[in-house]
Amino acid sequence: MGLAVAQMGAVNLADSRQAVVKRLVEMLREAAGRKAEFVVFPELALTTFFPRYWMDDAEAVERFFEKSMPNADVQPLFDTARELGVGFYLGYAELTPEGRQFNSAILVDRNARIIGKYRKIHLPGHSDHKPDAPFQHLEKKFFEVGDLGFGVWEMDRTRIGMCLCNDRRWPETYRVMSLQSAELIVLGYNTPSLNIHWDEPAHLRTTTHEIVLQASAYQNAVWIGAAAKCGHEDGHHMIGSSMIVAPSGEIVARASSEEDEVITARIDLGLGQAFRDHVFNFAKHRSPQHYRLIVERTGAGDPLPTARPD
Ligand code: CDT
Repeated sequence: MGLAVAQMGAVNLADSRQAVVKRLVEMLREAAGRKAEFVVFPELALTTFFPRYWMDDAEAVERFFEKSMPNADVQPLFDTARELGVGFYLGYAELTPEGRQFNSAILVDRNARIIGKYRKIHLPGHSDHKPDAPFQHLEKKFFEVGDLGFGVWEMDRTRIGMCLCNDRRWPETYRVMSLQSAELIVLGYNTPSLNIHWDEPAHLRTTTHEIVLQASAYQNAVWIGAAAKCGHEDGHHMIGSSMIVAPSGEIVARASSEEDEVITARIDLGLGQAFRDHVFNFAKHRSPQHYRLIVERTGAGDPLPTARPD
């Protein structure tokens, strides 16, 4: 399969949806020119990373949420995808007809039909105003926890799963999808290089991003395509390092800039099968009777009585 990851440089507050979609269309064309059949775009790809700004929900909805998909602004991306016969993943802020707000991603097939939707489950940040912080991270204010679970869809005989940004740090995300025989997991992210919650060294933001993608690809025998929105958005820096990771845990393609940049790889889905047949033959080696705490507990608690020696 020809896989492309289309990293985006900054989207500033002043940038219109039309200008952003034009950039996406250009990258879609570049990816198709490099024989990609599927393109991964970032999380909240159509706007700046607006959860960094304190505002009321009505203003956020008005400025930053999509009321339908595709809508007139995004239609050129769908039209180009159909013309080129390329599928894609796209993250955006979703307002439902009932007025619910989600951080969502869609899976669009090579005929430009939406065949899957994911709503972000692991929402980082906070919901209160932090006036002393250099910026906000208001995902818990602007979005509900996703209600669709971690789905896997078959597209051109490839099983594709989706998640978004902070989800990539949680092992449960990948395991739920690999238990549905996902072969490729795609995700977009906006990761500020400064963590407002503690003084995490800036370099760790990239190191932990690499670690989770490489370990998760290997432990779940899946390919991963991860697309950043990065660079300085109105002065707020976010990490790049978009990448394609093999089921071996190896990085096979990696962005070198913090600008719009398309990276591609021909991915061999058989490689995942080799790992699934051997070290990660789930049916043969997993022991879910010993994993019950994963679904019974949310936070860490005391050791189980059975864990103590007689
Ligand atoms: N967008 C997103 O989920 N970003 C988070 C930042 C967490 S710091 C509050 C991430 O995990 O990259």
